Parts: sequence; structure tokens; C-alpha cells
Amino acid sequence: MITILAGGTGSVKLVRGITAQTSDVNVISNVGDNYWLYGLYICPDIDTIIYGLSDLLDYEKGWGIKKDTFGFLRQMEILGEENWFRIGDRDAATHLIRTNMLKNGKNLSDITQWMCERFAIETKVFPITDNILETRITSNGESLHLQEFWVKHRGKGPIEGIEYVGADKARPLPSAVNAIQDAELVIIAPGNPLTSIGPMINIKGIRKELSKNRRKVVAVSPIIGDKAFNGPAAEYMKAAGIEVSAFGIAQMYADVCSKIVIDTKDKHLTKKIESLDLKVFDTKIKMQNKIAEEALAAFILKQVKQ
Ligand code: FO1
Repeated sequence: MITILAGGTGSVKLVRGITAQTSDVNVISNVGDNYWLYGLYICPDIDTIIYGLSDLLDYEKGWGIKKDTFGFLRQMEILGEENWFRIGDRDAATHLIRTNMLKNGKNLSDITQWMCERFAIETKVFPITDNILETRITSNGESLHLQEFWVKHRGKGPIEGIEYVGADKARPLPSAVNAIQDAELVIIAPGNPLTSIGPMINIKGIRKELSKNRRKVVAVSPIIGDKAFNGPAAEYMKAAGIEVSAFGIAQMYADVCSKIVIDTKDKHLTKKIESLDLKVFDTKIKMQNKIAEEALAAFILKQVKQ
């Protein structure tokens, strides 16, 4: 059994690669970027995984449903609502049904499981917690939800702080804890370490569980050289005062994993990373297509899982 901690658009590619090669897979999803809009509860990271595994994902954008239309959003605009968050018509059905189920007393984890069944996904997908956890960015002295900072304001303005509101009180989902304990290998996907993986490992119970199981946890770097191969990870790392490199990633994760996969271009950092008590593996980590996704997944399953 393989368990993957995933969040954001970088993670789904590796999830797809792993599930193409082995069937007993758990995906634990970030919930820090979940967002309420128009009375709908939107869970971008859960939906990206579900759409990715059911071949519905708009891979070019990295979120939403491919070939979706935007009539609902246009109508909201006509009715005077803001339209900066591009919810597609088919995607809206997911948020609507989830919100109704929440209002009828279901937990996010039950709803996610139900959705996996409706989408005929074999992989088990869990939110990291059923409790409230929200990633907020402080910019120009103002605290903004991650979606407001990144999508509404296009990430303009200095990042002065990152907060995981609720992380101190959030209880890890028991199924997520079991998925870590029972896995042969736990993979920290190459998501943004501050906004996609950070919220999860800042839940005390999760950090403790990963540390306890550190010997079977591997992190995949989202950084090659001094750039992220996907999304804004580098900007957030810089703002947090973390070196933008595979070494910076290794420093962030050293207490929760014992192995790290870095790009071959960063091989020269191996000795330095090993000094953090991490075993280093290098290969091509950028996943531009399905072949590259599966190659990285096969490398992890064959070389790293031992
Ligand atoms: N990202 C954008 O950059 N612009 C959007 O308009 C947008 C809409 C959107 C709608 C549904 C959804 O599930 C995700 C959406 N995203 C959008 C992606 C999202 O902001 C982030 O990429 C994730 O939260 C990062 O994990």
C-alpha cells in the first residue's frame, strides 16, 4: 500500500503516475485552500485529484474540468457578483452537491469518499482533516485567504507571512493516520511546500505520525535549480526566508522524511543534503507528460521503496 500526501497541481501528476502502476493507493489531500464562494464550498486540491484520476481534469490549467463552459459564472457577473474565481459549469455541480451534503450533516471525508465512488475511482482519497484549516497570506499588513491573495490579487504584493489558521486545533482524519501507519511507502508529492504540503504537516498529529514513520517517508522536490517546475513554490519559499533549492526543501522536510528525490541537475547537492540525515535519490523529476509521470513513479516504486 502506498500513501501520498498531495496538494496543488504539481501533486496530481505524480498521483496519476503511481496509480497507473499500482492499485492500492491512498491520497491524503490538503484542505488549506478550500474556499467558500457564493455559498458554495470549493475544495480545489480534493477536486484536482478526483478529476485527475477520472480523466476529467483540465491539465493545461491544472484545475477544473476540461472543456468546461462558464455560463453560470457569466450569469453571476450579470447579477453583480465578482467573477475572479473561474468556476466552470460542470465544476459548479461538484461544489453544489458537496455543500448540500455538508449542510445535511455529512463530513468532508464522507462526501469525498462518496464522490470517489460516483467518479468510479479505486484510489482512496481523504482530506487531511474534517476540521477547519485555512491558509492565509499576510500582504501589506492585511490577512487574505490564499485564493484571494493568489487568484484575486494575482499574487501581487509582498508575502509578509503565511498562517495555517486552525492547524493547532485540527484533528487528523483517523483514516489518514492509518494510511500513514499501514503504508509500505509514504510519498510527499512535489507540491508547494508552504501552501500545499505545509498546512498538512503543520497539524501536530500528522507531523508526529510522519516523524514516527520517517524511515518509510520520501519527499519529492518541487524545485529544480532555483525554480519550481510548477506553480509559485519559489516565491513563497523566498518570502519565508527558505533557500530556493532542493537543499531548502530537504531542510523543510528533514524531520518528517528519511529520503528525498531530487533532479539529476541538482546531484551536486547530494552530500550537503545527506548531512541532514537524508538518503538522496536523483532522477528526472519534471513531469511534462504521461511518460515522464510514469517514469518518476516507477523510479520511486522500484528504487526508493525498499
Ligand atoms: N486558479 C486560478 O489561478 N484561477 C482561477 O480562477 C481558479 C479557479 C478555480 C476553480 C475551482 C478550483 O477547484 C480551482 C481553481 N483554481 C483557480 C485553482 C486554485 O486556485 C489553486 O491552484 C489551488 O488552490 C492550489 O492548490
